[in-house]
Amino acid sequence: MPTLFDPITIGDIRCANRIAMAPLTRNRSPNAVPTELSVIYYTQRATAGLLITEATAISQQGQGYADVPGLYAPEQLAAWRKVTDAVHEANGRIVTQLWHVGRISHHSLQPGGGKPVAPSAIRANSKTYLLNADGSGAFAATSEPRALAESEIPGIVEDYRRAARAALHEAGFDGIEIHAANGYLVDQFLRAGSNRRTDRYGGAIENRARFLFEVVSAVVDEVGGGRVGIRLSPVTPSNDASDPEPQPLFEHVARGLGRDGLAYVHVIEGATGGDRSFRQGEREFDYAAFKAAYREAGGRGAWMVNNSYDRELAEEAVSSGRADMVAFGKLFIANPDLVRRFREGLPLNEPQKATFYGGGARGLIDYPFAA
Ligand code: 8OZ
Repeated sequence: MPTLFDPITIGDIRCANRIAMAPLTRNRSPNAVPTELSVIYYTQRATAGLLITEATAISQQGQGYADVPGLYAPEQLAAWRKVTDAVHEANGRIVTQLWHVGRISHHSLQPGGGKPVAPSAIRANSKTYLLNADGSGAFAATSEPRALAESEIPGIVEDYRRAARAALHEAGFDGIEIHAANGYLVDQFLRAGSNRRTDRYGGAIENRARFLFEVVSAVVDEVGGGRVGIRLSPVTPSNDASDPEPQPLFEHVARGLGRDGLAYVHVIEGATGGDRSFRQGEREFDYAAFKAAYREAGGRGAWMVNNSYDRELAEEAVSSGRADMVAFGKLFIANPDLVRRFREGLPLNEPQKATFYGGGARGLIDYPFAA
């Protein structure tokens, strides 16, 4: 049976081990441009089998927070190129997470100060993160969104396609991960709580999943499925996401993805960053059935799991065949050499919450490596 430390090829990407760095928002990219600190931060962690960047906006409309990076302007792409060159120099593999926040935004971040866009005009009971005039960060309620006209949807799908192309061909990434989790735009279409549309994109499960499949098709068509992953969170309540019946919804999604030839499917189990046994609706979510639906439809991508894993649980997941890879978030913030610490059973640094979002080098690049 494989161990966490065995190499794995996911689609077209050869990974040195089965330990991934989860995407982690750090709010340290002024004007949406990564900095030299980002180069150091990711390069320090390049021994991960796969680095997944922090969520990165595909357009200004897709922006929802202060100082998160983008993939839609030349200076952003040039800055990411420095990150990917340095990671590759260190023998790492890195994909970027394509992000449109939908309604989880604030009008001050939107083009022309307009309303954020969403499947339906329902405000999320959630917060975003803005900058004060003095440069300090502050949480603020999300703004009232407007419902997208059906005619606007192809343009957003095109933004994903363009971002994927730029990510590979200009920024030098090994692949992309579609952010379809945590209550952002793709997830807003999926879940009944945020999607009350009566057109082809709302109502029945097949309709609510249409936007996701259009995004996947566009991106796969552009860069090839072997360089595409997707992140899903079937039951998370993050950002006011809700659906009374996640099981049939996500099995439908899994079956569709099984036909798309993806490199990997990345699943957040439970409530993001917290309770692994969290449920929506009455029944416990059956992750094995969800995965089986993907495999039965022909899906061969790596099955990546995430959420509050420690070394023991991760080893169990991989050695039992329940998962092919495990992504770690907070532990990778605090331990640049997490792979070595796991392999050698070394003690771990404690993540410091106060420096997760915003700020500079402290809490980003100064966690010590093991001696
Ligand atoms: C924490 C803070 C802001 C954004 C996600 C991109 O939950 C995020 C995020 C997390 O997927």
